[in-house]
Amino acid sequence: MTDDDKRIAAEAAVSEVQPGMLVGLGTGTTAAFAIQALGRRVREGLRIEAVATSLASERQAHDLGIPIRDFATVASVDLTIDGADEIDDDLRAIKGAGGAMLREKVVAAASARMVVIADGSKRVAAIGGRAVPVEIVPFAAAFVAQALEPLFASVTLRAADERPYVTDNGNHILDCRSPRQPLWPQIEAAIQAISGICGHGLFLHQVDAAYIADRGVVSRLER
Ligand code: DER
Repeated sequence: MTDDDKRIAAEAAVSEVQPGMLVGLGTGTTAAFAIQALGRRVREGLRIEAVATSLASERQAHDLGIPIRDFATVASVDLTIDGADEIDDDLRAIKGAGGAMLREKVVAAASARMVVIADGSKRVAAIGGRAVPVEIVPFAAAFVAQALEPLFASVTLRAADERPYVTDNGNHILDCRSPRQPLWPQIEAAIQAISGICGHGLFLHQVDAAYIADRGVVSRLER
């Protein structure tokens, strides 16, 4: 059962949390299990603070009594626990199906340790089966979509209720599929060179470890 695997992967990662830590809270259904587990530990007396990678995760943490800091006032985080859409055995990941990858990447960059939690369906031999989400300023939508075409065969504006999906940052997302070349570092560099892009879901070197649960068995991968 995937939810059971998400939960045990999340609980394995939350066991790394120590008193006094500032913890980065990821976004998505797997991260929600980690926030639940952290909330239980806080209610049992664990003294930590947290920063959230989305308004949804912030609301969940607040409702569970987890002390939240405004990330805008924070320069470094001890441990971030977050999900992924895909992750390979070299700990390269694609994130952003939940639309939070801009804040997730900033919090990951500020973290001494970034741990991915996932059920077995996310583990792949090589990333690229899922879309690479690219966050754009709405002003640049057509320009960026055209600039991405040499990199991906399919570039689609993410929609919600027949309108463009809007991120917590007020931006839009282009979901990019079928890369036209196999070298992710080159693709990442080309994406980052396009004006109007403010984030993307390629996490090629941010992940330090991963807890992946498959049919009740948790594997830990370390960089
Ligand atoms: O949007 C994100 O980056 C999420 O972390 C996503 O990659 C994982 O979401 P899930 O745990 O709901 O599959």
